[in-house]
Amino acid sequence: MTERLLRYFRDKQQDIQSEKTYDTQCPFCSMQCKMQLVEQTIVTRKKYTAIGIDNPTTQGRLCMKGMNAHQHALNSSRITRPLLKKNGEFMPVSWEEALKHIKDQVTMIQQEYGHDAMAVYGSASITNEEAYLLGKFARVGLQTKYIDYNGRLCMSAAATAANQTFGADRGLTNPLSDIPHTRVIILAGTNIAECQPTIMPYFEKAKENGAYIIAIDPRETATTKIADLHLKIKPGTDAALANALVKIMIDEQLVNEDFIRSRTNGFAELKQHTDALSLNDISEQTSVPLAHMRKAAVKFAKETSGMLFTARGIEQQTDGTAAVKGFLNMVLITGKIGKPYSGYGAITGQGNGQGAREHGQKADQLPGYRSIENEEHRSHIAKVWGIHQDDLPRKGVSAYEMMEKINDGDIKGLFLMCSNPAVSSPNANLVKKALRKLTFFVAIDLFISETAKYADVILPASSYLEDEGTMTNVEGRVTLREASRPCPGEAKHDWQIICEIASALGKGRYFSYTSAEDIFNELREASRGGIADYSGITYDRLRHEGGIHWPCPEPDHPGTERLFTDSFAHPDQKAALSVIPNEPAVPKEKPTADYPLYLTTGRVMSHYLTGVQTRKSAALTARHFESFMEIHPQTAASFHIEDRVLVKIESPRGSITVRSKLSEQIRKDTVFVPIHWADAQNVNDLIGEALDPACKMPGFKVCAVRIRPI
Ligand SMILES: Nc1nc2c(c(=O)[nH]1)N[C@H]1C(S)=C(S)[C@@H](COP(=O)(O)OP(=O)(O)OC[C@H]3O[C@@H](n4cnc5c(=O)[nH]c(N)nc54)[C@H](O)[C@@H]3O)O[C@H]1N2
Ligand SMILES: Nc1nc2c(c(=O)[nH]1)N[C@H]1C(S)=C(S)[C@@H](COP(=O)(O)OP(=O)(O)OC[C@H]3O[C@@H](n4cnc5c(=O)[nH]c(N)nc54)[C@H](O)[C@@H]3O)O[C@H]1N2
Ligand code: SF4
Ligand SMILES: [Mo]
Repeated sequence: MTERLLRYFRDKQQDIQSEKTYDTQCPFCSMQCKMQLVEQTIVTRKKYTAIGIDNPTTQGRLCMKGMNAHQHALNSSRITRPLLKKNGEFMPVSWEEALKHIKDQVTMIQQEYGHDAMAVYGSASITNEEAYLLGKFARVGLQTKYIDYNGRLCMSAAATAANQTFGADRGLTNPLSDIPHTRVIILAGTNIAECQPTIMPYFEKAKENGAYIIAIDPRETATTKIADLHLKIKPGTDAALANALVKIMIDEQLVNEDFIRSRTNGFAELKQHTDALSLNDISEQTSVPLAHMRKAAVKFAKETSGMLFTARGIEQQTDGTAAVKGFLNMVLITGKIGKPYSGYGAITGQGNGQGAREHGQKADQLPGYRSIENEEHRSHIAKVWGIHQDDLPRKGVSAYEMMEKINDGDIKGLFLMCSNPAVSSPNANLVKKALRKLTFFVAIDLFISETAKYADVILPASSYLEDEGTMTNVEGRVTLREASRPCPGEAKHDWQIICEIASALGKGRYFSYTSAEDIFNELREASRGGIADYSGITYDRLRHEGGIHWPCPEPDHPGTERLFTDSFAHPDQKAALSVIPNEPAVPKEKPTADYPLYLTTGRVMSHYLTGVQTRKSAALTARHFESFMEIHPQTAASFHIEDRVLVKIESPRGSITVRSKLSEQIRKDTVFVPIHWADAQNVNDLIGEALDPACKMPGFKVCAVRIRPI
């Protein structure tokens, strides 16, 4: 370094008058990277820098979203006081006034229309404590059966498939540290390089060690670049592809007969089913060449170890559950699970996508992954909650179905915590219409999101920098995120807000917690003996051990890194093989003369979900400030569309306007639009309302569209 540069840096150092550090965890994806926010005061200006902190999952790595997350948390557009809509305008009011208004409206609605006229819509971006409490609030505070959450749009197909196949659902059956040592990897509909960037070194190391990587995606992405074989599949046909791979393994006697006999049920039916299938038909249906299918099947079956990863590309389909089960057939018939370096992972989406799906935000679920329709489970939870079992509501309906019930007038009031369904729900135009019809709507958020605009009351919540609690990461590892900064203005933690509303409604005795840890200790009891058993985990242990994998049933239990080593979680301890149809039970839209192209949707690295948070960050917005449509140059030419021009995309549901981005990386019959923008660029104005009958996942990844330049 030159003398001049050195002097410059020394002067800069001297400008720093004080420095504070805040240890935290990234609020975005399921990697839950640990980090430190450094606040430096330079003369009168504050400068913030985020740096990674070592931890067992990501070893101190951060991606661009983590590095810039503080930009939304510290943004001046944060709401810091309760807002009440008066004559169409939001006015700041006191908490007392907001809570009294909530009490009056909820009481009025429930007296007139019954308890189930109120609904709750939760999130997998809140802590375990808050997810647990929101479920309790719906069932005990409001006594409504209507609660569901944004995880329905995210992890529900993988969760249902794992529950049906293994009897338990934890995203990864193995620790990430197995990946570098496995011999073959299948990445089915996952773009980890952009969506969980800090996971990549595990896969890069595997490749260095000689692993063969197979990616399945209609597009070439930063993830498919690491693959040895890329199956550029026709959107929505993954279930058929899985059948073909299974058929090849069976036909060529590449299966593990011992494992099939001792650890699974249903092989005879599966074989009978695949015997009747034609590989040529499937090759035509999926557009994957036969030779590529064979290469993938033989490689996966023959190697001594192998791992399968799925994500939303195959799951966000109206046959998402079936597609995942189809791929799990492959893992089971080759015996590649329950041992080191072999296993399955549904790459979790949101920061607490794992934990928030275990503790009772789902319409049919009670804490600890219990079922709300099971009498023993009801009895256990009623005891922990101090209520009579008969007072526990029964199961409600899924996230999008709640929107339909609002539209039909069955649900009159809504509490929304930490989600933006006017942008993230399928058939978003119906959702917006429904939200307008609500008699009373409370949104709890950091900002006035596109959905919160429809609310009668917006309550200011705390961000990841301010709120303490546990999050369960991609590995099923429970981690503790400590609070680091005070809440801005009058904002409160989500758990405090739930308790105050419950108290206003006269249910305070069930919600008298003094801290997040207090709630966690009740969650431990509620989860005791359940599938997702957290009872042996304490804040103290999390502080000292840096995270614990569930199940952890005793205070001296080390946690469970690897699942299914000796048995699966079904009563007979075996895994269930499934017969999967090539064509979905609910037909998917296919291109027609009117709507000649497939549309698929997904993410870019620099933005997160509906973009409410990342669009506040100058650094992230600089990477992508508007939406786009990825399209093959030949397809673009046939529609007279040039590069970087505005294009109208229409489906039978609606239309959006985005900029074209010509790219040879996408199939010629498909266009791709990311999900991070709202209003005229909200891709969900195009997506249909059909749901997977098994798990109620929307078909976010396929619809038919037409396009034209503007
Ligand atoms: N940068 C960033 N990271 C994120 C998020 C974010 O918004 N931004 N969100 C987080 C959340 S909540 C989630 S759920 C995850 C999502 O993580 P992913 O599921 O990996 O992300 P997506 O981009 O939705 O979809 C993955 C891939 O599926 C492909 N695909 C589309 N249709 C099909 C199909 O029919 N078959 C197959 N095989 N593939 C298909 C797409 O081309 C895409 O490359 O990411 C998490 N991480
Ligand atoms: N077409 C299409 N649609 C999709 C998908 C797709 O791939 N394609 N993916 C789906 C998936 S996987 C998901 S996960 C959903 C997610 O969709 P949403 O749930 O709508 O996701 P976010 O954009 O994260 O919305 C979070 C909201 O909560 C606020 N918030 C952030 N932190 C906090 C907090 O601590 N407390 C409170 N109270 N509020 C907070 C944010 O400001 C924001 O308004 O979208 C789904 N929609
Ligand atoms: S977005 Fe995900 S990978 Fe990136 S820093 Fe945050 S938690 Fe880590
Ligand atoms: Mo998600």
